[in-house]
Amino acid sequence: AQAVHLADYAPPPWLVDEVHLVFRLSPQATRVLSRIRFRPNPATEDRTFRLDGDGPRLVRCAVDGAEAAPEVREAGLTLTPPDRPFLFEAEVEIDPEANTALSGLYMSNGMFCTQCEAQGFRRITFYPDRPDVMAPFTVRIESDLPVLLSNGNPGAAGKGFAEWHDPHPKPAYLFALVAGDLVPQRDTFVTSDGRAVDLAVWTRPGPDEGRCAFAIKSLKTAMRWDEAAYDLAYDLDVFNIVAVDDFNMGAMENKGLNVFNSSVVLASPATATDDQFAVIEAVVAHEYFHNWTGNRVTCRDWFQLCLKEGLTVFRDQQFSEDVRSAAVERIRQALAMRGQFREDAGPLAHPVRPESYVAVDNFYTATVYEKGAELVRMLKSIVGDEGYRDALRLYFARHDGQAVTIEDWLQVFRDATGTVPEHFGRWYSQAGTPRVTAEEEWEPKESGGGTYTLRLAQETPPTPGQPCKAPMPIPVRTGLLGADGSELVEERVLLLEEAAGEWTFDLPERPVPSLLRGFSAPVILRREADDAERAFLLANDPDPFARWEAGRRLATRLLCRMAGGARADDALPQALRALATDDAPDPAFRALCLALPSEDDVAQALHDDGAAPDPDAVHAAREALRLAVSKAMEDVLPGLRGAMRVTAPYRPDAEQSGRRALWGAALGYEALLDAAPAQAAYCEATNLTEEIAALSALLAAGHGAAEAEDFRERWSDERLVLDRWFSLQVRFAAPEKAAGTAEALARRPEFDLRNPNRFRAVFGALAGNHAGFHNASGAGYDTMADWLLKLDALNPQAAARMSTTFETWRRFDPDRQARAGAALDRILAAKDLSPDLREMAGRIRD
Ligand code: HT7
Ligand code: ZN
Repeated sequence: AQAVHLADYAPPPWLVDEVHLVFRLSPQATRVLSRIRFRPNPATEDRTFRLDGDGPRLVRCAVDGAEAAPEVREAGLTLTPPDRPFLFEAEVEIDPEANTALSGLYMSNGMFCTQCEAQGFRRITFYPDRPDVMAPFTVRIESDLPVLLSNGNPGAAGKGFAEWHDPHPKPAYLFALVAGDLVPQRDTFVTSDGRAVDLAVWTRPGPDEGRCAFAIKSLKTAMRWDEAAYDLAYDLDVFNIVAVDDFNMGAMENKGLNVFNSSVVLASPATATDDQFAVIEAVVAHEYFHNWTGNRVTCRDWFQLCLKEGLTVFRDQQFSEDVRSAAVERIRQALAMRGQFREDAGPLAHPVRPESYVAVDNFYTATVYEKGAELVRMLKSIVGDEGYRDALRLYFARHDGQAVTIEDWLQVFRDATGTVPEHFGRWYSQAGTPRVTAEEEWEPKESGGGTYTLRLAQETPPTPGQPCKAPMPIPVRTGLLGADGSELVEERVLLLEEAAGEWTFDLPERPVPSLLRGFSAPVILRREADDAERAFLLANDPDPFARWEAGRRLATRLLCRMAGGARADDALPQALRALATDDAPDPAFRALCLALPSEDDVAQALHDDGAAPDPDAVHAAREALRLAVSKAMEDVLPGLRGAMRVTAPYRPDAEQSGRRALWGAALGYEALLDAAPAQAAYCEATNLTEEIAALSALLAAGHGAAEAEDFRERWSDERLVLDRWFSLQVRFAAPEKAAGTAEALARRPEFDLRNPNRFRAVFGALAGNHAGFHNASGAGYDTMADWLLKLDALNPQAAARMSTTFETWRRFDPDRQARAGAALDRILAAKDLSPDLREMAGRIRD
């Protein structure tokens, strides 16, 4: 497979005015009849006529009603077109049942379902499958199945058929079709301008029917929020969501017909945890927000993916901050960004707007999504709230119905505000996480107080293909604290525009700086600070993110020392004890502070310090610190647990879930000293959050075998809950047993290689068991490679995505590197390897 380059972009020679599709559905031989009105693109002289096609068998084809004989090759169809607008007609046959890649038209539990982003439409029929070709679609579905859905508004329907018309021009990647035995949960939303929209979430008949209420409620909240926050209203008569069990990602924003992985739409207190409810709320909102940021204004080409994904993630973050706790949400977002830092630090580092790809599906990454969102946040912080509002208003006014670029996006900010630094664009083109070093100087004055100088300097390490980086504008939100914790000056955003900058302040006393408040830029801050200062900030910083971050650094530094043989000291356990028993902060915030950095975080910190982390030593250090924290809090844990126990009827809101999170954290620490409370909690649990918290507490403390077996038996008919059982088995397996446990689970009859959720439950958990995956025996690497190869034969996209589990392999000692390298070589040498997995394994191995 050939790489595609941003620099080679050329406009489409032919534009599409209208698409008419007929689907005659049949599991093994679906016929797709297309009528497409093409016209020459006045913006280009090129008149080459080539349609993408990946698999459809051409039955017949006509141009302006006359039979045509195009040339059909593996990647598409070409013919000599007339030099004027014309009607292209084709009939093709496809086999949805054989489609295990879950891209194009496929079957899941007897239901027909499509996934067209990024390039799935070409697996359905021949078409210019690129996002800058937009057209209105009319679709007729012929089938005996009771429910036949597509994009847009419903048209005529009768026995064995249904028609749909989507008046909004859209690229083919937003096309969708679903057909099956489905039942709706319905509701209505009235837009701010008084139009009634019929809402429905469709599931298979049975228990899933009763698990849609939260998704519908979230959808209505999101629709109202988008009207209030962005003045954006919905634009069709219906909005449908369908829950599908077999799906490669979370969900898909197809116009008027969102398709969701069941795991991010179906929920009841008994079958979903608080965290899952929060994810459902965010994903429903995210997909809905795409209706404007992605669908009405789309991307010119796939290099501009961050244009829709970064902006839409930012919008869903704003939504979650508004409907939940802003501080807690920001910490969660920062945690997600640590995953992006890992990507930026390894062989898969790439710019937010990449410059080339082989398989575009490999670029749905944390960099495009999470860092892309951080760039929007920084722009907002640079131009201010009003500037941002004006810029977004101009963006929609200027580009509605268009397919645009990052240049267009930045131009809107310049035109609306005039204040965006010219070199902000580097954030989109340069990979890597900038390191910002802070140095201070304090010059006392005889009259009292003194002058405080803060010097910031930035440097971005080399990444694959980009050895040198230029400075980028970095907003550093800064507070200066007095010894009593008060703010000595009003908080400011210091904009570090060049390689270095300096700021001075006249102050009554030498301050403790609180830098990068609210995680104001996606950078790694480097500053010499001792544990006492970190403990001070953990106890006193008024900014919740900076406070949490201080605790995090305190814990990470301690764990690094412990991995090198030091003993746990008492500073962190005592600081956590003080925080746990301080009733002032939100319980959710306290729960986040009580969670120690992961083993992967510690390994990354050691690597940043120039050391090769020893996964066993890191594991032992973290276990020892957990025990030390438990002992330091032994006398307060039962009281904390009791105080946080929720007895009111279950609600998945921020308040109750925060309390349950702190309850679970206390239970987890307590279980290390005494298993009885967690055993009792497991038996008494009234919802899945409590049940999983208790079971996890037991398994993490080396108990819980009987409870785990009980859990499996009770939930054997619930696919999504059983995924949790698969995952817990591997996550909490002893390091030397993790690979064997994953292997044994993958051989059980309930394991289904065609279901990406189940694969992720087992092998995502294997990667998450840090000391297990990186076990010195190499069994973790070998098992992962074996199963990636098995998966690749069915579902290349999913296999390529899971191969990122290898991305940190260069961090470790030569023996481990040799074993991981051999596993990667084995993947690369496999016969019939997909281009998707070849690209990923190759980039990781290089
Ligand atoms: N825009 C959607 C991305 C997506 C996707 C991409 C590749 C392969 C399968 C996929 N399913 C969904 C989801 C989103 O970001 O909103
Ligand atoms: Zn998205």
